[in-house]
Amino acid sequence: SMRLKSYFAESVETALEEARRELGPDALLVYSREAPPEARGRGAYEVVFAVSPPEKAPEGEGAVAEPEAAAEGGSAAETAGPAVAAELRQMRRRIDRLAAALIRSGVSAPPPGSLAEALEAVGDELAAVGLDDRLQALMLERLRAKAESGAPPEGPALQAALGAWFREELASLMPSGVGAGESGLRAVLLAGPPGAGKTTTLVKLAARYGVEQARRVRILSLAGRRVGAAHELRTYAAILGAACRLLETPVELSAAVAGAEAEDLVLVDTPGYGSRDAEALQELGAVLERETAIEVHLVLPATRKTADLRRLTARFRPLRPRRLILTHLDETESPGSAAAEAIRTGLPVSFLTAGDRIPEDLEEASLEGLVEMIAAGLERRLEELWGCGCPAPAAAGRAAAA
Ligand SMILES: Nc1nc2c(ncn2[C@@H]2O[C@H](COP(=O)(O)OP(=O)(O)OP(=O)(O)O)[C@@H](O)[C@H]2O)c(=O)[nH]1
Ligand SMILES: [Mg+2]
Repeated sequence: SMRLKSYFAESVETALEEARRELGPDALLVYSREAPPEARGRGAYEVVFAVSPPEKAPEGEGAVAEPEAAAEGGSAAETAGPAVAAELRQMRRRIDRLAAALIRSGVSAPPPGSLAEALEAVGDELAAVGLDDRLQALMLERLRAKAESGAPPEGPALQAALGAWFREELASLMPSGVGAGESGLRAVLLAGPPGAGKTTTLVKLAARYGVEQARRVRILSLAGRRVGAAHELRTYAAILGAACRLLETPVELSAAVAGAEAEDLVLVDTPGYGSRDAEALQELGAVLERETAIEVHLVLPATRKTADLRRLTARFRPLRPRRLILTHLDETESPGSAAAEAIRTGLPVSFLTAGDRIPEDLEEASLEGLVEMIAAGLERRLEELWGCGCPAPAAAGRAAAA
């Protein structure tokens, strides 16, 4: 579990430097603020960091303890021997944890509606969509830096400013190459877990990029082993006027792709690979390693939880996917985790689907759209913080007092 640690100094920068020196780069800035009156003696500013406790506490553990306390500990240890000294060290550690727990329980939470509270909301949201600690820390530091160079102090104006900055930073983290790609689609293999929407998306792609662009479409399917799957795909292919071939094994891919003309659109359907199909994935991966013309798009249902999405991208690593397709977007109110998967994996999102209509419910992904999928969640959190267009809590308090 994480614990919190405060640093006081005459400037935020000095406090940050000291904290970084002592805690290292893994520590997360939780918030910074002007020191409360009772702590002014220790410095004008306070920064609070979250750190994962080390396996074994290093010697510097008590470094932020009050100097008096340290001196007392020293003298007591001198008079009473090493056993007491060890006990004192352990007590100091416990006090640190207690203090952290108090801070967390809201005893010294940042004032409502403040920048510090808003940054906490940003941190919560980034954690919720599954961005790792390092990216969270990076985002928070960038937002704090922007805020400190002239942010509106609180309320809806701050909400708007933070929202805009958050979107800017997210956009800069998204891998480039979003959408169908400059060179257009040529040979695309759709892979993903069972029921993700691979076949439906393939048929949508065939209609949109084949029929509409008057290109010849060749559908290849490795998914024939599932009962009924071949029949379903053949029916669609017949309606679209596309050639459709069922392949028994991945090795047949090479010859089938080589047989296509340069301007053809080749679409490869695959069975839903589950957690027990590691071997089949390795086999297909080995073929794809040679067939570099085939671009693998990993189909991820946006309805899955962050942890499950991570497991899925790990499962399909043997196929070395180059793009992500996010499906079932019509079935979730929180698509942020799926969009953040692009940042986590470094793979650009090519397409989005939000329904089963062919081809209407297929959309080329855009940078703005993906950013919005993550930013909407933060917007909701800030709404909760500051209310919908109502005056900021601090302003309301002043009005009531007047
Ligand atoms: N609501 C919604 N349904 C979808 C979407 N995409 C696909 N579906 C539906 O989800 C179900 C599974 O879609 P398929 O295309 O068969 O999925 P698959 O990945 O090929 O499944 P397997 O081949 O069995 O692994 C079907 O009922 C589709 O109509 C989507 O974006 N939104
Ligand atoms: Mg299928």
